[in-house]
Amino acid sequence: MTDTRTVTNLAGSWDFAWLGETDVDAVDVGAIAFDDRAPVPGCFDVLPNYVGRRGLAVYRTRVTFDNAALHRLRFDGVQFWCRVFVDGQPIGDHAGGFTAFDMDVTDAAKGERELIVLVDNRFDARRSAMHHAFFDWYQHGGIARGSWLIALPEAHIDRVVSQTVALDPPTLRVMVRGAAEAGVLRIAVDGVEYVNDTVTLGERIFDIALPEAALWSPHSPNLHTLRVALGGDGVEQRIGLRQVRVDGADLLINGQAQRLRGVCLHELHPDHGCALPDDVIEDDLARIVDLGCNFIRGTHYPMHPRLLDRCDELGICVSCEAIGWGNKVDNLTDPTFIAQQKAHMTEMVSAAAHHPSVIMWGLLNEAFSSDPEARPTYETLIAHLRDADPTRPITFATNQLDAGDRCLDLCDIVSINHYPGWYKGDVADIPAELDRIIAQVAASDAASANKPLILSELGAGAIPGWEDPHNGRWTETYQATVLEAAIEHLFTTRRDVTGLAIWQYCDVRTTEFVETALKRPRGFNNKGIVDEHRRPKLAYDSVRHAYRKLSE
Ligand code: ADA
Repeated sequence: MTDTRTVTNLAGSWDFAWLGETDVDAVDVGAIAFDDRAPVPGCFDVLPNYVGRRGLAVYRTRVTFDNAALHRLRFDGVQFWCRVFVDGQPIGDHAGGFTAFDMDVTDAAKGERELIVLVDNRFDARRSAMHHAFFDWYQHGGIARGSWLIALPEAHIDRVVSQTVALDPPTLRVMVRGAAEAGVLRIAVDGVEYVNDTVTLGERIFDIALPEAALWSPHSPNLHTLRVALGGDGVEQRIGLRQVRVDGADLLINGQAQRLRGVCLHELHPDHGCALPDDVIEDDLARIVDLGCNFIRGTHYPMHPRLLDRCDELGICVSCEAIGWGNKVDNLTDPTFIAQQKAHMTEMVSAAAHHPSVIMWGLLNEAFSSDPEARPTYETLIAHLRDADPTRPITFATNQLDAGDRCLDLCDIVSINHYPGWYKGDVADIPAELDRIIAQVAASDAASANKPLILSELGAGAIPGWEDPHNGRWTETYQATVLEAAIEHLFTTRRDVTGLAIWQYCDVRTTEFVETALKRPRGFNNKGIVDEHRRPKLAYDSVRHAYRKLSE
């Protein structure tokens, strides 16, 4: 998003101090000795002095406040808890990584001011109830995404939401929330003005018919520019006109049934942690396109805004997922966890809703959806997500079918994580095992038998470079064979599944939590079809061949 407001990019080299085990509430920000520097955006725990450390880190920079009525700080993602200070005064706390949040500085002081951010990457059920040590990926700490200072006039726009509400003619619904008693509101699409009114605000909704506008689809990813101006404030969003709907077992984009050929993607790299530079994002997407994919399942948290921008342009569909991994009932029923998830989902939707590539929302990967006590939380969080965005289908990836999933009726798309040929049986068993697990959906809840179904994870581990005459588990050959057999069965033999997201695009460092780490040779989840430095394994060619053939 670009605006006509004064927006200062705060990226750069910030002062840095390591406070380690210090209790956040005991910190005297005036007494910190900043003896190092750290890049923003970046993860501090990949820097040589702090690699692999958990604790409290402090970042400091100086920013210039001008004569604007209001200054707003925006962070696109801080891992995974932070407290922000301006000139020594606390202005807010934020829990949970991977989503954008704003903090307003309401005092009137101008000139150069000191901005300090305490960043905590410790596992702490009270502060960071969504992040747990047992998750199967390394959870880095830092101001990992963009940070900005936005100068706003008295009358300004707080929020713009756009949705496609009809296709014939293409009709855009624009919701504007403004902070002003009254003002002149103007709305333009591709430079043509459709609204120019003196309005009273709060929240206003406009339906704009755009008969000439080209629709967005994976084959024709047409994009448009929406501009909303209120008095002297203006916001620009790039949008796509398209509708996503579920009709029985079909997932439709603009009425066309989709078959999703995908990979699960972690935003992780040994050199950058979760703060991927643009060139790594670009490189990953180039490979994903080369593989013949039209789908990314963002695992297991909302993806970087830059990645979503590029998916909009490339016509790659994305499942945008809230943070979650194997959450058990004690966590699922914890009021702090529920409150943090709700806030996180609101932020996820507000940051990603204008991306046409985001075609579904996901939540609670492999949580204990078979436990009756978990159901109320699924109901609450799915209702919250639906309320935040009624236009996209909702899914959660389950591995609880054999245990009797009790929540499938709540979702619009059934997503199954299953590993035939890896955790269960051998390559020869894959077709029958896939048939069996898919049949479980109907057995667990008849209504779900007629919903779109995605194999949201399936894969096999391969240690990069490992070959062996037995061609057994952990060899690159075995991994390639598993993926070939699964793709063949799902897309050629059965043809009734909506999609597959191979687990996973690249190898990723796993957690330091011993129980998980012991199951992960090298300390990595090795199921990538490229390794952690993106060097292709044998499976890359197998998947490329199979996916490309399907896309013809
Ligand atoms: C789960 C989980 C993934 C990964 C995978 C595996 O399905 O959702 O994050 O841990 O298992 O490799 O076993």
